[in-house]
Amino acid sequence: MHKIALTIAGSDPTGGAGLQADLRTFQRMGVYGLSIPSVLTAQNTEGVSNILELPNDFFSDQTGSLLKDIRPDALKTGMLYSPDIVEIIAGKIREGSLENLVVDPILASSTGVELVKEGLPEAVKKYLFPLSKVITPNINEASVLTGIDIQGETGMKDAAVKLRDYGAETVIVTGGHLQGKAMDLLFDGEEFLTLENERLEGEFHGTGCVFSAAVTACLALGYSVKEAFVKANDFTCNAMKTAISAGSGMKILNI
Ligand code: PXL
Repeated sequence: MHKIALTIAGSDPTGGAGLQADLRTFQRMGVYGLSIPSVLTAQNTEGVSNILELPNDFFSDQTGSLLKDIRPDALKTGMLYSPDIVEIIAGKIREGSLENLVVDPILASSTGVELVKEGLPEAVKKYLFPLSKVITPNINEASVLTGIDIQGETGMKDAAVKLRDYGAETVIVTGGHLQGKAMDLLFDGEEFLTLENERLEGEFHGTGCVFSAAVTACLALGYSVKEAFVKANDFTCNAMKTAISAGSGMKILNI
């Protein structure tokens, strides 16, 4: 029996991030992928130039229609952009009592372009974190969501504790953007687990998307969150080591 994972994320025509990267990650991890676009982006490897929202009722139909028919073993959310969509997703997850939700609270692109409308961070905190198994903010996102200025491991730990208080079962703060060593930190309410990786040269596009998609695939396959953390870290690092320079900007992970 195939395991099934769903991504609800923005479309990235480069395939380096967003929905397309999630689907490729699911496939590589042996999980059948479902996908619902939240928004469309116009972008290339140099950055995002435009964002198009779908009408709320159409977004709701896409989600309702799919979930009426197929029950995913795990699901993730990526770029959601609008607080309206956040509420719709939360409603559908509650309606279907869906489990194994991974929330990647995307706030900005790798190039720093804001990928949120007003009220998005608050909505994600209020409606999605309490339904989630894992949330995977990077350092910048964890800083914005908690108001903690994260400079290193202590800040990451403080932010993880605070983020868990918002209702997430497990928090993984990805530290690829830290100065010095690249360290990811997991907090499940009982203990901290850290994974350190060598810093790789270059600018990469979509690392957070690939990591959270790999965590989602692992949960669909029945791994524990800690096992998923280690496997997803490994998968992402390997894909970074052989990254592809498809365009003139950031490198795309080799999934
Ligand atoms: O890497 C964050 C991200 C997620 N999802 C979409 C994106 C980006 C960054 O550009 O475009 C659709």
